Amino acid sequence: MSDIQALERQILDAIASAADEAALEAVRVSVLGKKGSVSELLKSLGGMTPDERKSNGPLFNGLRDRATAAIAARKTALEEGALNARLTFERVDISLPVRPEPVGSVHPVSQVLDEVTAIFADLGFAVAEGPDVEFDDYNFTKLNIPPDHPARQMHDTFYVAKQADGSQHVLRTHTSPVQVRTMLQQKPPIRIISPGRTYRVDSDATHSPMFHQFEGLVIDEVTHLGHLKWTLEEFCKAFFEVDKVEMRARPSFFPFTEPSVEWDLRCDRSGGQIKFGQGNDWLELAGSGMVHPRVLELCGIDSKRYQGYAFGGGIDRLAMLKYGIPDIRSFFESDLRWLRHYGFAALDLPTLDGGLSR
Ligand code: 2NM
Repeated sequence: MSDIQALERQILDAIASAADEAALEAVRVSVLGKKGSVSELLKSLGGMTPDERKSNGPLFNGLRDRATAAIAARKTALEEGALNARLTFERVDISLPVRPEPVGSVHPVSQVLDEVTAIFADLGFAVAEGPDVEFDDYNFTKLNIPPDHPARQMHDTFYVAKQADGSQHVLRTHTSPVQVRTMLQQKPPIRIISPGRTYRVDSDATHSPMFHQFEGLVIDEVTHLGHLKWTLEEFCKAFFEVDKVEMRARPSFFPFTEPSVEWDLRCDRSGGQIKFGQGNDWLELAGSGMVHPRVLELCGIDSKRYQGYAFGGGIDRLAMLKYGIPDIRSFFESDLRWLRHYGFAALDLPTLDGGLSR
């Protein structure tokens, strides 16, 4: 056996017995690295006569090619072996429960948002959503609040820098632009609620610059304030989890409704806790009204044929009332102790039959 054949045997044995990828890499370096045995052979061709080179060149190059191929094959085999070993030993039982300890909780705002949605869904309302950054046109003009109308000052608006085309965007000051979008896109009958974030320049214990509203809109051929009152009563009974409520109407003004009505709810604050359906106190509940015919027309709805009612209230306010949270600012401080105290169990979604707030 020639020296070259012996070297090849030795190299192939070393490759075959490399037990893992690190050992194989060490063999590769000792054979094909800068100072490797085969590299040295190839280098030695430079000092040979042309005849020697002619006979040895193919031998050395063949050895290099076979060593390279053997290393590649061994590498693939080792990788497959390693993968199969992992597949055998690393097993995950996907039927096991997720971590048993409680890891998070549902924020009271999310809880109330889900409760409000569940109640109105049960009354046949669909949920509609829209962007937080709105066209000035949808937030104001189409709601019968034209530019320079004094009613714009009722809302302390966050204005967004004017667009290149001169159009104006705002952070929506109410979710009414969602109703506008719905009226522009759908034909009556319409029955929607639009819960979501709203923004006004205002901040104290009962006002946050970002807060949450729910608004409802019903449009059909025959709708009236009686329907509105019944709807809000049903909502209150379900939300406050009492059998009876009493509501009081006060005349009000909104540019987008005529007439406009604000509703108070009879309550009792004499104990430490607030109770509904009894007592001699009144709690401001919601604003509402019959949608102004001009709003219907601006949103493409025939005000001769259709009329509608709308209402709106604060989600954060409802959460504070129902769960006894004194300061709205605490909602948005992300204090883990507060969240653990006021939070709700995850995955325990409120439903009317399963219980809203258990
Ligand atoms: C309120 C009070 C009264 C309202 C009106 C409309 C629309 F788009 F139909 F004109 N959406 N929401 C409305 C009416 C909202 O919140 C206090």
